[in-house]
Amino acid sequence: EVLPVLPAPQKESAEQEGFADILSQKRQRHFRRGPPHLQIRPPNTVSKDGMQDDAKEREAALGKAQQEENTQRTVISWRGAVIEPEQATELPYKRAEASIKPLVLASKIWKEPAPPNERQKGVIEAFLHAWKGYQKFAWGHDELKPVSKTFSEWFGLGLTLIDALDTMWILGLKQEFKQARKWVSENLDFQKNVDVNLFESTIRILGGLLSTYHLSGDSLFLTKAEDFGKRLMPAFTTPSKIPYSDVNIGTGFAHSPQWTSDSTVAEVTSIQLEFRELSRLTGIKKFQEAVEEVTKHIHSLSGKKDGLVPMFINTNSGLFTHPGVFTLGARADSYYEYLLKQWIQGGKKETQLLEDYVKAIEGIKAHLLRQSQPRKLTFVGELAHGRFSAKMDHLVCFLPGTLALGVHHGLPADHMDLARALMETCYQMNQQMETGLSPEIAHFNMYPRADHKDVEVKPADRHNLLRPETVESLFYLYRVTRDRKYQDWGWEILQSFNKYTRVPSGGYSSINNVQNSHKPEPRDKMESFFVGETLKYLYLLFSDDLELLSLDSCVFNTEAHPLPIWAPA
Ligand code: DMJ
Repeated sequence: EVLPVLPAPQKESAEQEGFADILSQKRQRHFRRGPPHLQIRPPNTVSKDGMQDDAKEREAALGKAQQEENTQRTVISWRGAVIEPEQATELPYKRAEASIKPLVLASKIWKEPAPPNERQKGVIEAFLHAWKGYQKFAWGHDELKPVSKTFSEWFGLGLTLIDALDTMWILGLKQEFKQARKWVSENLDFQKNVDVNLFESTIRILGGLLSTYHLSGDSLFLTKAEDFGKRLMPAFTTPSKIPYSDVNIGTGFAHSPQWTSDSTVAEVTSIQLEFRELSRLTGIKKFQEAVEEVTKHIHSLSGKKDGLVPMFINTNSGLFTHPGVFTLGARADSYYEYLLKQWIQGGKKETQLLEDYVKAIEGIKAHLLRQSQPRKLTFVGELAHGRFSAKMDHLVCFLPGTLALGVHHGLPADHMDLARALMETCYQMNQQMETGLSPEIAHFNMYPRADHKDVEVKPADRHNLLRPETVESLFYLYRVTRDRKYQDWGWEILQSFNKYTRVPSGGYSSINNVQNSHKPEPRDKMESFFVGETLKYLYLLFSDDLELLSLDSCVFNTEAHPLPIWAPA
């Protein structure tokens, strides 16, 4: 099988082409090529019915055993009723047996990096300390509880281990990677009667497996990804095709949370990079079709405000619920991120995504941006039924990075001005705290009063969960500007993590109070994203090698798992 080398997409800077030109040219191409969900094709031949020839071959090669299994599924019993499979929530899949032969081989997003510099060695040291705790007290479990030296389970799928696989690869931790791979090979079994959150498990598990496949070229990870992806598919069997929030990967029973039939907008719109890539790799169209149905639906849905989306959507009606509340924080954040990143992933052909993204940025500027006092920090607040609130989640700190990424890919220069301003604000959200670590939520002071600081924190919001967003954005800002102050800011934050969240026996812990350096109060939990994202972005931030996971060859999912940018058609 030929390894399709994914060439770096042509640079389309605003200077070269003019931003308006980018849009109009793309629009024409888009118009000629039919609806968006049919436009994205892997770089293989496509037959009449849209299924790739290679995929057909592969499916044929999967052989008789698979066919027999399918036949047995034509009539199934689901909760006492005999129903046709199309009407049913799909049955659980058999555990993945042999490694599958991928349709598209692992991409060349990885090249051997230069030896780590001093700061990168600092990150490796931090990772190994985190890993020591996980190995000793939580091996194969979801999350380390470093203070009580035990673990907690969320899905019971070794979440931290999977989230950290590609970080180990990138940091060059061969032994640790090898040991973790062995666990995946021998112990990771998705045939489990357990509910998983579709979004969280997609970005962490599916994303982690796919990126590790691309980095390592080891088909074990793709086999596992395909198995897991199939088990998530019942989530899409809703009247509106807007997926349920939860799905049981063992029984195939998908459902909303007990108290509502709503799903969260960010959750249903931030699984696309992963499912699209899974389709590209396996040739199985349904993954991509399911998530693009959601994108299409939300694109044409009313209830937005200048490109800004509400936080909830109903799985029965397909309509936004609780309208009139707009935030870039929890429940909406990665909707915006994935508009841009899907456009990049698909080789900048899906103009609708770009248009929605650009419109949303204008919506942010029009409705959510303000400046604080006394330092005039630019921040992104929230709007609830016409009332502005000067509240900004730390989660919003993904935005400067996303804006910078857009500029790298040719979007207007004023996006970069906003990225720089917001980056300064996110840094201040860390720097103005006694511990040098950001609270979960900040409130900005908008009135000139001598006794007030720019950033204020309510008692309930003083915790820090070891989240990545500030350092994620620092990584992008440094890549795009090469301004070393961003590296220095990241280094300060790493020192603060070491000083206030490190647990001597191994691991790092989220803390309760970023404003008390004497008593930060460990919460006794190391979230999987600390090793999946925070430390990875710090390591990449400190690298001066632009080719190390180049922004022109890969796009990071919202859990920091790099996936290839598809070849231009
Ligand atoms: C991660 O799971 C992802 O970054 C997600 O997009 C937001 N929440 C956490 C990190 O804060």
